[in-house]
Amino acid sequence: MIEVEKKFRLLPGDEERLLVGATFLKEVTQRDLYFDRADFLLTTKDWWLRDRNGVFELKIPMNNAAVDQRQADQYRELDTDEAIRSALGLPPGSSIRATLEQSGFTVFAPIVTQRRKYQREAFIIDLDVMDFGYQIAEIELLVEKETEMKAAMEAILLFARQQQLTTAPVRGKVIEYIQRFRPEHFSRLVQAGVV
Ligand code: V4E
Repeated sequence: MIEVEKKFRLLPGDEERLLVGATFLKEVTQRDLYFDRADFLLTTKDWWLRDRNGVFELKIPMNNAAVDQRQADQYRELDTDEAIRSALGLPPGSSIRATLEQSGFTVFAPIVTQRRKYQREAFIIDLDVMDFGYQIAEIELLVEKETEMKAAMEAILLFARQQQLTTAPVRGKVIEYIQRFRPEHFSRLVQAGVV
C-alpha cells in the first residue's frame, strides 16, 4: 500500500469540525531523534534519517511524476537496518547506532510527539502535538497503485476544503524545529533548495 498524505495547520475550531463523526483509533508517543553529519550530507538531499522509539527509519524522496511531490509529501521509507546501511553506504557493524556514530552522524533534532489517530470515512487523520510548542494535522489515504495517487491527493484536498481547513503549504515538525533552533542548518537547506 502507498500512503498519500498532506499536512495542515489547524486554526481554532478546525479540530472540532475535522473530528465530527470520526472514530478514535489510538494515541501514541513518538520519540524521534533525527540524524545527519556536520556537512548536512543527508538533509541537503532531502533524506531524513531518524530513530523512532528505538527503530531506525530513512525517508528518501520518491521523485514521483504521478503527483506533485511538495503537495503530496511523498517519500519512500526504508525501515530495516540492512536497507538503511546499504542506502547510506555504511560498513557492516555491531549496531547501526554505533556505525552511525563512527561515521560522524549526530542528532540534530530530538522531537517528542503526542499523536492521536482517528478515522473518518476512508481518511486517516493524525493530530500531532510536539514538545517544542508546534501542532499540525495530517490527512492520509492508502492506495494500492501509483496511478491512484493523484486522485487520492485530490480527494484529500476536497475533504479538507469541505471541513474548511486552509490548504496553504505547512512546515513539517522537523523543518519547523530546524528553523527555530538550528539557523545555520536551515539556511543550508534553503541554499540546497530542500525548503
Ligand atoms: C519528509 C521530511 C521530514 C521527515 C519527517 O517527516 P514527517 O512526515 O514530517 O514526519 P512524521 O512524524 O509525520 O512522519 P510519519 O509518522 O508520517 O512517518 S523532515 C522534512 N521532510 C520533507 C519536507 C521538506 N523537504 N520541506 C518542507 C517545507 N517540509 C517537509
